[in-house]
Amino acid sequence: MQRKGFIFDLDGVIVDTAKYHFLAWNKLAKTINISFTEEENEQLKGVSRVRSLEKILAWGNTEVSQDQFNELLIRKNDDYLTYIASMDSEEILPDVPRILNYLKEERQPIGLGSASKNARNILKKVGLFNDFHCVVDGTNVTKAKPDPEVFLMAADGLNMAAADCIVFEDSLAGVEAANIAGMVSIGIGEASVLHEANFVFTDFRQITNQFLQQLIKK
Ligand code: B16
Ligand code: MG
Repeated sequence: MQRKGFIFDLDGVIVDTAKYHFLAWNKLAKTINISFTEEENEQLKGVSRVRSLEKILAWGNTEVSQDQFNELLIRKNDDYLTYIASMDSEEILPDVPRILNYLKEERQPIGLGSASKNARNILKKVGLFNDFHCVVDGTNVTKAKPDPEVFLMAADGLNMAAADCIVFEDSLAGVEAANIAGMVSIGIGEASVLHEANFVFTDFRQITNQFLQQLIKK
């Protein structure tokens, strides 16, 4: 039987939590007098919590002490947790369940590779946690995307060689991480942003079972 490791990013691929991250960062930025646009939020996709705050402070030309920095991180996550508290399966992005079910029927290893420290919590909320054979998230990694660590750990957890893994990603940093890991990268989003991916689809509705079968047989 042919097998490939299918590794999914979480935010922007399985669920659209980017809008909740934006709300929480925006609220926080206002308290320190930094204005912050949706375009700037695009640059935070796939980026760790710490790195995101560093970027926002740089945009606002603002410096804070280490204690204040840590306190801001806690406040942002508290607000984010409030926004995601009522998330349920309704928030799974279109056709993600069909793709996961097809891969399960085909007995393919399925992994998660996310920068988020809230990934396990979110997967449980939307009822998908048990679909993943291996979950690697922000609590497991030491290096942020585009470093390939998160995807290499997921491949390891699935017992698959990196060259036999396929990554679904919505951020450029994530696509770069998959490419550096030597995996097949599939961008979910706009081709103009995700131009370095091996394939790009607007969303999972454009990905046919036949296409998945071709990936499995490669
Ligand atoms: P947390 P992904 C990333 O998740 C998000 O895209 C990014 O906006 C967020 O800052 C990061 O997780 C950290 O999230 O604050 O929950 O630890 O796209 O890698 O699944
Ligand atoms: Mg993402």
